Amino acid sequence: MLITIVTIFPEMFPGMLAYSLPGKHLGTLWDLKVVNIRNHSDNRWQKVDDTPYGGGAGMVMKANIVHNALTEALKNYQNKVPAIIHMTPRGKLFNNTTARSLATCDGLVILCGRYEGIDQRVIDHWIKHYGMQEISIGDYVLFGGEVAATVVIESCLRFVPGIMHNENSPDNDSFDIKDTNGDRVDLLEYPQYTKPVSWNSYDVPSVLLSGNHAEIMKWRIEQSKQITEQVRPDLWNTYKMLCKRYQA
Ligand code: 6GU
Repeated sequence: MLITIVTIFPEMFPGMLAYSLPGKHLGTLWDLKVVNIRNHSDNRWQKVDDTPYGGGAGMVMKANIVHNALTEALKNYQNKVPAIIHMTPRGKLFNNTTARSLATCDGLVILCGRYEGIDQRVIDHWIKHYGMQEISIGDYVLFGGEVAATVVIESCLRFVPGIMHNENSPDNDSFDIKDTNGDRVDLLEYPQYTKPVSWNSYDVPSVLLSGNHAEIMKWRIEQSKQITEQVRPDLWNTYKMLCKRYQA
């Protein structure tokens, strides 16, 4: 999986992605390239932005410069077709399902905006001609797309074969719990414990010491349900609705 970041801050990469399992497999199971948008500037001050038509605060990244940077990024893929993503708070909300699906792509090109945004015409063009998708990582605003791109990459890499120690590891994480019937459901993860059995007068739940795997699985799913009901009523309602639908 080749990932190309298009940014005015190439020094931000690989950054955190050089650590842990992503870092261990960087250069083998996946690779990262960076296109510096500034190298496509059309002036000798390496400026990439200008004032917005219609007035208002901030600066807007220029269409031709972003277009040329994206075109350079595509050259990394030859006959393959990468998914092209624009990181923006105006995008579709990112989740684990999107991560799993992006992990199956021939590669990713991720455009990171800064400032007040990017000239809408280059966005429209790349959506229309290259199927570019706009993705947000949540309902808050960051200074730019670079941290959000790092989030998207980390979560995708968990679904790239070979990157996790244990191929089953992406199962039974939050948003990916196996229900009693084996279906994957959007519940939060159950709590985990390790040695010692007693710490600071807190004990490990006895069922986990029982060796009874069926009982342990039942307990964990029950915990997942309780935690989800308490902290994520949105996920809980969807889960209950899907359960009812299957029973009907
Ligand atoms: Cl993808 N970019 C920026 N700048 N802010 C965000 C975001 C992305 N997702 C949530 N907030």
